[in-house]
Parts: sequence; C-alpha cells; structure tokens
Amino acid sequence: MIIREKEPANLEMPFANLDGFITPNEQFYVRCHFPIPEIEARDWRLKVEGAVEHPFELAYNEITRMKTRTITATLECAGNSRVFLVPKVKGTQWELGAVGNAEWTGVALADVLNQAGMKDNACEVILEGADNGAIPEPPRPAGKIHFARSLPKAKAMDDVLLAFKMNGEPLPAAHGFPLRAIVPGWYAMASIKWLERIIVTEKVFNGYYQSIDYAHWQQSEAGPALVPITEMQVKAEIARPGINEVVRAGSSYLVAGAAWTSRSEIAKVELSTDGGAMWQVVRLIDQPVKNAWQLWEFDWKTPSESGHCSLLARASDVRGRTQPDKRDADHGTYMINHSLPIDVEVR
Ligand SMILES: Nc1nc2c(c(=O)[nH]1)N[C@H]1C(S)=C(S)[C@@H](COP(=O)(O)O)O[C@H]1N2
Ligand SMILES: [Mo]
Repeated sequence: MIIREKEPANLEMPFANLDGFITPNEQFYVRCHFPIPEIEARDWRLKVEGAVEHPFELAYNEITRMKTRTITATLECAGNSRVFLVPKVKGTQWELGAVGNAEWTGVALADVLNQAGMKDNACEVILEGADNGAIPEPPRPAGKIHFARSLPKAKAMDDVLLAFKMNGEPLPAAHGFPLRAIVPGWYAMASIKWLERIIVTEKVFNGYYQSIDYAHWQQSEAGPALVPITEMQVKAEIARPGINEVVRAGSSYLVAGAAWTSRSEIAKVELSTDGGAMWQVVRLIDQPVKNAWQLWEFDWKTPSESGHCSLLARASDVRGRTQPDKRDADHGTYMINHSLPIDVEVR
C-alpha cells in the first residue's frame, strides 16, 4: 500500500496491482479523518434515535442474528485521482487507487429503521461514526465533532446496508469494525465506518462533512448552490500500464482497468493511445454486477518507434452518461472523473 498519511491512516492501493473483480481486504484503500477508534464488539451498541416511534439499541450479536444479505459494491473516495488536478489543490494526493470493490454482508438499514418506526415527518437519516476529533483549519465548528453524514429517507430505505463482514471476514478495524454503512452508488464518504448512532431527523441535516467538506457547486437558474456530494460519476481507470511505465516498442501489451458508475451499468469503455485523437472500444470482462465495477482489457499493438504515448480511457453507461474529457470546475477538489492521461514511454 502507498502511505498517503500515517496518522490518521490513509492508504492507497497501487492501482497497477488490480487483479480480479474483488479487492482483497489487505489491499483495499483506507481513508480516515480521525484515529481509528478501538472498539470491543462486546461493549459496543448501535443507537437508533430521533424522529422514531421506538428509540432503541442493538448489540453486535443482535445485529449478526438478524436477516442478512450480501452485496458487491465499489467504494470510490470522492477525492480519488486528485493528483491529476492542474493546478495542484489541497487535500490527500490520491492517484488511482482510492477505489476498491468488495463483497459486503450485513443487515438492511431499512430493517433497522422499520424496527424503530420512522415518524411520518421524518426526512433524513444521519449516520454517525464513533471516531471524532477537532477540525484543524477554519471554517470549523468549535471542539470535537464525529464523522457523520445524512441520507435522504428514500435512499436510506432503499438499498443501504449495515455491513459487519467484508469479503467474508469480520470487518477489519480500518474499514469500520464492528459495523459500517455501505451506500451503493454513492461516493464512499457516505459509507460511514464505526457506525454508532443513527439519528432520524425532521429537517435537512447540514453537517460539516456535507456542507464545508464533501460538497460541490450545482448550477441552477437561481445561481450556483453548494450541495452535498452524493452519487458516483461514470469513470474508467487504467491500471496497466502504470504512470510513466516503460513499454516495449513493436509489442503486444495487455492494457487493463476497471470502470464504474451509479444507478446504471457500464455500456462501453473506449481507449485512446494517442492522447485522445483516436478511440477504440475495449473488451468488457464478465457480466455487469449492480453497484460494482466492471473490469476491462485491450490488446495494444505498441508503436514500432520509440517515443511517448498518452493513454486515456473513457466510459459510458447505459443511461447515456459519458466520462467528460475536461475537468468540471464546479466539482472543486472532488468527483474527479474526466479522462485521466496515463503517459508512458515506448522504447
Ligand atoms: N466514521 C468514518 N466513516 C468514514 C470515514 C471516516 O473518516 N470516518 N471516511 C469516509 C471516506 S471519505 C471514505 S472514502 C470511506 C473509505 O472507506 P475505507 O477506508 O473502508 O476504504 O469511508 C468513509 N467513512
Ligand atoms: Mo473519501
């Protein structure tokens, strides 16, 4: 793993190591805002409170005894690929590997909410982690805050999972032990780790991690407005060749990568090996799996002469969205899904 920050732990998977549909737990990127809380399953409780008929608590062994389901879902950090932004911006300089795909087992958030009975005027569900700390730079609230985010009621009742297993193993500490949310199709800041409190609210939540941080500008007739980051944008990434790799002239090179989107499937991925002048359609590997990335590959006949090549991938989904070739400046330092140039040397 590439260490982007030691404390709190921020680890990136070297994306050139992409090997198969499922990302092994030890290779799954880690994104933490605060130190990883040390939690004993025995002492831990999940609290469900706010605009509900029956506030209650669940112990770990009560949750694992509920009806479980297993889903595959890709998590991408909203700041993934930030190192590609020109000019440079503040924030962790993720390359391509703040993304991974795993199998998650847990209980439906809807089952827990139904058990509590949401009041009629409930509008959002806030998920709060056990981790907390002070924000280093203004604008910031006074004192310590918890990592927390809200979901609209409809999303919370739809397909959100409270997961206690990752790829068949108990959730590792770095990935949210004992329980984390998995919010399919959304950037991963919504998938709250070390989940401790679920608060049903009657009005829209405007917490730090969806207003000051993890928000973006949205244009409208009334002018641009700041809105929380939600759904992942369609995106393909090239795993191999890697950035600045030397590839052999006049050879056959297997270009490989992954592509993902939200509320849709990947329709096609195109590849350019000449900086975007010509595009060819690549092979998609296996059938699409809902909310999971799709692997792809392409046999590249490398140029016979030495020189430099800039490779670009471009994904389109079934809903008709295509990866843009230019950065959307309204996305700030997040949602980086324009085609990213992978420059290589042919020798
Ligand atoms: N409680 C808590 N949940 C969190 C975070 C966090 O710092 N604290 N980071 C979020 C962000 S920004 C990302 S990208 C994902 C990363 O999940 P992972 O570390 O399992 O890859 O967790 C999200 N959930
Ligand atoms: Mo993130």
